[in-house]
Amino acid sequence: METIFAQKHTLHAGTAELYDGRLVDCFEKPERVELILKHIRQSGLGPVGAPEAHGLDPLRRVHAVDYLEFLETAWADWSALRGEGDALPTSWPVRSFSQQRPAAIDGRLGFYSMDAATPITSGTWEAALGAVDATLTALDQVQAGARGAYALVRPPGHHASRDVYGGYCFLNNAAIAAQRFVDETGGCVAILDVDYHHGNGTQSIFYDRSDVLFLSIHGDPNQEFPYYLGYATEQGEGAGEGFNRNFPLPWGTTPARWFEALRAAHRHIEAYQPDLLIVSLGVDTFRGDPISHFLLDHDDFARMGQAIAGLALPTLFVQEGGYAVEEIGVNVVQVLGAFDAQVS
Ligand code: SS9
Ligand code: ZN
Repeated sequence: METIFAQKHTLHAGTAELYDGRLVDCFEKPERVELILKHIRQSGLGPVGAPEAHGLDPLRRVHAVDYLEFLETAWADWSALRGEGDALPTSWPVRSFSQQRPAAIDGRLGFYSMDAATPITSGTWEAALGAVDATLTALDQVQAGARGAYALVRPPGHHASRDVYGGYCFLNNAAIAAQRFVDETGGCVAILDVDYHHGNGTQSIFYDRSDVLFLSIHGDPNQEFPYYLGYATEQGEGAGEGFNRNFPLPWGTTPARWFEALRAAHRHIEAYQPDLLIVSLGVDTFRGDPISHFLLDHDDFARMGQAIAGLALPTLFVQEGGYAVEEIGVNVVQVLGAFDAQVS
């Protein structure tokens, strides 16, 4: 299948994140996608194409206007006061606080964010726009009849909700693609999120809707980031009741247990009969991932690709997490190569 890759991702390169009580090098770094790209080229998965500009309208269908304006201007406001260091929030409007947006940039950083692991830098906005354009260009290919397409993007998107960034995510690439598909075709979409972390942003964006089914297999939020969403009891609300499915799993989850959850998700997708499948493809379920605690091995990623192909749906893969930098290329190509082998 074709990969769409936005070279502009290099504009987003944070220096440090707050992790386990220390400032450490960002796990979400440019080498991630450069190494995936290198492995795609070596393995002959298919051509690599560039994104086409899709403008801001598709973003506005998913994200709040004030949030987009904040993201676009945050770096200028921050750097005017603080100089060159990355913009990181240190306080948040939690319970008992007013939910009004303060004027100060530090206050707005906390207002629009969920963690201190997601720096905003001079090129964050441009890079995030590039990721959306790449995702929508890959979507165009699927809409034009390709059985599958892959958006090789960073920053990732699945933790970003309508107006909150965090978990290394700013614009929800997969959600923007799903919304675009619904708007253009009137069809419905299943989003299967196989990243190690719960896709809280995607869930919340579509939580009250039946035209997008969201399913996520992830570390149990009782134990794992993002902690405050991703429980099995969250099944949607209003018109969306029954159209959200979470499969939280404990640290140490084995491939056998993980694939049980995938089979359960598979049954829900089959019953739903979507017109398009979007896979939020995080490969941080790998047993060697430095921040995660599942035990999937290289060959399990091929099984994953095969199982996804078995759904027999037009499929858009969107890159999310995966932090074992030397090995994510191998794992991604295992998924995509096995998908291709199965459908051709
Ligand atoms: C848990 C730290 C989690 C954020 C992880 C975001 C992953 C995005 N101790 N930090 S796929
Ligand atoms: Zn993740």
